[in-house]
Amino acid sequence: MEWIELRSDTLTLPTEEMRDAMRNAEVGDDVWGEDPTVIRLEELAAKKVGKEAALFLPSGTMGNLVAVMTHCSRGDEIILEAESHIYYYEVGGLSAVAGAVPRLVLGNSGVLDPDDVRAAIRESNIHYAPTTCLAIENTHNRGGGTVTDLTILAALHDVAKDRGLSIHMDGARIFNAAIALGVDASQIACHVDSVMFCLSKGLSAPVGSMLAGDADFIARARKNRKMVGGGMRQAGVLAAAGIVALEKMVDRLAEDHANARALAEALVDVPGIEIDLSTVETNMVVFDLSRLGIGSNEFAAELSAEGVRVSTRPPHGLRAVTNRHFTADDVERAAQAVRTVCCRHAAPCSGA
Ligand code: TLP
Repeated sequence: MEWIELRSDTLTLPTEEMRDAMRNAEVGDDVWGEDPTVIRLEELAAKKVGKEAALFLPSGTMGNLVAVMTHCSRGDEIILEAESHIYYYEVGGLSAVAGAVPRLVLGNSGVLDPDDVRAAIRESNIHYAPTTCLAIENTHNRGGGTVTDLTILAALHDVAKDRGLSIHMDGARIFNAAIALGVDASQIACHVDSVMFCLSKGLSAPVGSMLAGDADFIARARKNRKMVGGGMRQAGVLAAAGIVALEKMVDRLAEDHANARALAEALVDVPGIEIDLSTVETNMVVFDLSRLGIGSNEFAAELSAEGVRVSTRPPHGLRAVTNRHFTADDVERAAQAVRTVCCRHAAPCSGA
């Protein structure tokens, strides 16, 4: 059976051009600062988001961890959205490794309200962990790929700077946010001190993420990356694919957004599932099965038997992430598979 793969955009495979670039990459020892391809990728990445410097890391998780380690001293409090990836999906590294104390603020589908952030920043007091950092996620994964727009970003920036906080952005999918807003990624990143973004999601590189910021921050982050074992040697083989990702794969993300929208619209009236169309801003469709009386894992297994793979958000959520292997021609097949499974569990039902 030919699978329709919607579990994540992390499942995208490298392009032929990436494989050629990897094969032919000029390399050296990057811990010695001698890999020309890594240097080229780091310069390109910094330019793409309008920062002085950038650092190549094996994963987004390490990029966020190194950012927290570099912004915060042990025992500092960091404000995060309550469902943020750093808090929810990164194995507690922000506390276990970086020693930071998370202060959670619930956003609106992942988008933080600047007034709520202001209220969460602690006054200086003998009893309190000092609040020193704000983390923003754009696009927001658990929010459903939602975008924090430039007005809110500017307000979050002002709130944080007013109180002397540094700001980090988990911009794993910053280019999806940029396309949705119709702006350059640098217009998003200018509101934060550091930004992490991934090459290995919709951009299809096999491995790798970037952390960008000012030159002093990146120099300190480089040392922290080494501490957590992220100093790679002839990493130019990987960086070569990253360069192709940044040069060739950004603009096509718009197709993933159009396909996510089409999929959401095809599913919105299916009996038993709920989709908030207003959250479908980029390449994700999150839907809820509460009314169907079936759990996420069971539904995903049945859907997989129909040839469509999605990721689960137990107990009742599912997530479909469009990516370059999912074309406009696949939308109806995927929607029909979801209808088939729904109709097995919802009565009365038509259209299966
Ligand atoms: N997200 C993955 C899973 O971890 C959930 C996915 O399939 O979406 N920030 C954000 C916003 C992310 O979505 C992810 C990966 C990361 C950071 C971590 O990146 P990696 O997987 O490279 O460590």
